[in-house]
Amino acid sequence: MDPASIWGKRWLNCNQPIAKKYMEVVCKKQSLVVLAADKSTMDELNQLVEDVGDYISALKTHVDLIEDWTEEKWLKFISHTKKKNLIIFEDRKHGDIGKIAKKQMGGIYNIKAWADLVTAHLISGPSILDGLEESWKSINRNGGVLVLAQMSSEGNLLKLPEYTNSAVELSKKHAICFGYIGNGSRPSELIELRNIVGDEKMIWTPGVNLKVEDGELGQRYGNPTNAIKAGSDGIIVGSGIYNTKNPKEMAKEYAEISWRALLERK
Ligand code: S5P
Repeated sequence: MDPASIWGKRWLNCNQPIAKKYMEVVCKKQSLVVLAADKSTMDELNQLVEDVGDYISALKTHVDLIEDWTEEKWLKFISHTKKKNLIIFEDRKHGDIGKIAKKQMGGIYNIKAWADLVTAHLISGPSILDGLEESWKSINRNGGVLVLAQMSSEGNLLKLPEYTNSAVELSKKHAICFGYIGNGSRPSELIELRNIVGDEKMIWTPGVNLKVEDGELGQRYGNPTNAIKAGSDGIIVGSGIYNTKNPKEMAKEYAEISWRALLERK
């Protein structure tokens, strides 16, 4: 599958290196699924990726959820995910000033060494993007940042148009900006975000589930097809896949739905 014909304007205008790589992986795997692998042990995580790895294009981790984390186990896990051709995305939700965010990419977890993408809030201003960029540059790696422009949770403070406009304006021209987190549970808000962002950046969306209803502790869900047609380029799905009887079959179903929606969007 030729990414230029599948992605159209997005392929032409979006030149961030990891974004280009992601668009190619999506075409190979015919899936826009970003798995939110919110598991608590290394065994559970390994098993989940083993089961669904062929049907997802990116893997979103929360490394600090893992109760039995060791550097050795983690690096082995990461090298296994690379064999499955996955973009690795640590959902760190950085929020500190630039120089601290830079340091936080090191430390025990040393995120800069294995993550291709991280999330960041822009609440502290754009220096955070400089800090994250410097951290990857210091070890000659390429990375990308997904800026939280919207959130899926009830009552969040990332309001349209004020917060969202400012977050996009402050980050859009920054080379390290891979794209934005948009609210997958509300297609009308996503359309507004896509209008603000244009075609140069990715929008990935959590809050996506085939069961459209309110989730646990304020989470809200919307339908995957609607999210993609409203401008999402990656559907972040966690419990909709791993909390089911057959995660492999579910991942396959989300993959097929997401690919069909992308083909229909053109
Ligand atoms: O606004 C947001 C942003 C993110 S990154 N809402 C979210 O739910 N997320 C993440 O997406 C959250 O941290 C979790 O890992 C995932 C959603 O998981 P699910 O089980 O509700 O699909």
